[in-house]
Amino acid sequence: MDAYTPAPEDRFTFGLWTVGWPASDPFGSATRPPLDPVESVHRLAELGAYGVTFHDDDLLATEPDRDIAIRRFKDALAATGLKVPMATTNLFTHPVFKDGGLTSNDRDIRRHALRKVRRNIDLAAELGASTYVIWGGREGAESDAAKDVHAALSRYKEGLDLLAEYVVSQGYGLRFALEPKPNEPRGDILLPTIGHALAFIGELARPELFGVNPEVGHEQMAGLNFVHGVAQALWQGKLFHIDLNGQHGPKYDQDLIFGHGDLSSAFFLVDLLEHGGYDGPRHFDYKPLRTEDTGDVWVSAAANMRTYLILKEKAKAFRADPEVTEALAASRVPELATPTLSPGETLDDLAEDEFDETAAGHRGYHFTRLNQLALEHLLGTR
Ligand code: GLT
Ligand code: MN
Ligand code: MN
Repeated sequence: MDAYTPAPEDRFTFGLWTVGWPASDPFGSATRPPLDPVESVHRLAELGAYGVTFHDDDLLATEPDRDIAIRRFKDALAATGLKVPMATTNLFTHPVFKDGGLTSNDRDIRRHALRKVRRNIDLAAELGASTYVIWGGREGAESDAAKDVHAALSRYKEGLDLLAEYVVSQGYGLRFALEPKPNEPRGDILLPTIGHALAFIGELARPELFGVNPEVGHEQMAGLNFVHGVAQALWQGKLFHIDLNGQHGPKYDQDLIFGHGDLSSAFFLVDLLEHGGYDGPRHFDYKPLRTEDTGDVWVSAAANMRTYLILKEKAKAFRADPEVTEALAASRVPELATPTLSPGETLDDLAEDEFDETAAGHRGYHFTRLNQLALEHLLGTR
């Protein structure tokens, strides 16, 4: 036990599919035996997690009978006190979803997908979840001829509007979080970035019930700044949930342990989550490396939480450092919070002669010093 030992108050959660991933990939078969979800629940509770999340199909990893699987899962939750703050539906593994679920060209498959989601929404509500994630991994295409994107977005909206209506009619306290991803498994996935998802939400019948569940690696795969994307979601009141993991720039979706990819971005992300008004669970959506054995799986689960807590402490120290406060002021960072016009002023009040353009153009912002201070906090030299 040390300062970085997680406790349920830290609200760390894990997908059953993360620790339970048997590590099969497109080039090789599983390197680990299937994990019983009941064991995952117990292990995660022992490690200090707050909760678990799941796809309908995750519960069936080692027990094919749905009713028995659900009962065993509920018993494990009761025995450990672990919560289920979020649930989701698997609309990507079964061959029937190879062209998507809610946006498949095949109308019968879209109807089947809606049925599958509705059934798991009932279970999610029963287990007390407050967020329902929708990751449309198969909602996309490999060729532009194959998908009428205008129609696909209309069908996506139709499906989500129906599901939102269902949640309201049942009196479930659930909200939906759309998870963007640019590609993989499809060549191109609909709603590829946080920005696309936020814009799409504005077109839904009940936009207030929809937010985003951004994942670190998914934005970084597209070369985007994850911290900026999350900041915009927060600014729009739409950060309903978050998937934490690691990624090394634009390549396949690595799903590394949190902090094991772009560490500097992870530092600023924790700083934002801790000081930017996010109060949801800190959810890890990672894959234990394929090289690892079952024992290593639990080492990796613990590493996610420990890394987060270390970065949380570093971010706090960064914010409390008087030299950082001084450097932020010298860089004029706090000045950006001041409205550009004073109360009562209009554009007509912007007199040309009171501003020295040349002098302002020569003035430095001293961002280098500020960033070095952040780096030194991260590296532990301050
Ligand atoms: C899948 C995907 C994740 C999503 C999950 C939710 S499943 O593993 O890679 O990013 O969050 O459906
Ligand atoms: Mn991912
Ligand atoms: Mn995810």
